[in-house]
Amino acid sequence: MIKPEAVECGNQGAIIDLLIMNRFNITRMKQFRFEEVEAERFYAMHKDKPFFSDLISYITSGSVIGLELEKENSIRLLRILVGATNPQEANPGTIRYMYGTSLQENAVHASDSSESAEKELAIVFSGA
Ligand code: 3AN
Repeated sequence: MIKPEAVECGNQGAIIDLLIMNRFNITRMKQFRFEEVEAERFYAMHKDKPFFSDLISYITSGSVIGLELEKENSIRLLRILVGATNPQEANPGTIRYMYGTSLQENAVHASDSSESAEKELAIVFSGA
């Protein structure tokens, strides 16, 4: 998922190009704005974290782009391409190194397992 500040800054085209050049096949794509209740479901695993309410305000602050990607070992390979959660710790060449600005505004989200991908895709492509 491409996060609000990356969409706002016009970085979505460059990020999508990187996905294509790294041979991720885009099978679904949708630009939308999260309702608060959907965002809370999407980030339910973080509900007890101190940054949860900031995270919800941020992710509902503008449009995001949800992408369903297909590739062998896609979860692992996408997380390598995305880079560390904190852009300051991300490796050169990663999306967060190039387009992330802070721990919160880190340009993209990538599912951490096929179970979470399934759950997250159901929320993103639920017809909202
Ligand atoms: P990742 O997106 O790398 O899987 P998660 O799932 O640990 O990272 O965190 C989800 C999102 O919550 C992050 N992308 C980031 O925007 C935000 N986040 C994580 N840790 C912090 C923190 N310590 N302070 C503020 N925001 C955070």
